[in-house]
Amino acid sequence: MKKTRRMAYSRRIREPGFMRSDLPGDANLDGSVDASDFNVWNSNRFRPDAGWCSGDFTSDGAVDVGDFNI
Ligand SMILES: [Ca+2]
Repeated sequence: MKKTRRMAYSRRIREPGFMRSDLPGDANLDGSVDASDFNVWNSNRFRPDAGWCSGDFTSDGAVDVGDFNI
């Protein structure tokens, strides 16, 4: 199962302009959700102009508690 997710990740990041993971919370796009992803979210929390790789997992343009709860 994990290998399948990583394969999906690898396929998606090759598509131009598409920088997000199939795995909710995977900010650094490494195929797992761990302390590194929390650190990304924590470093960018309350940032208003964010994207997936900054911790905006809900795609509302801000890094907030909604993203933390993912
Ligand atoms: Ca990750």
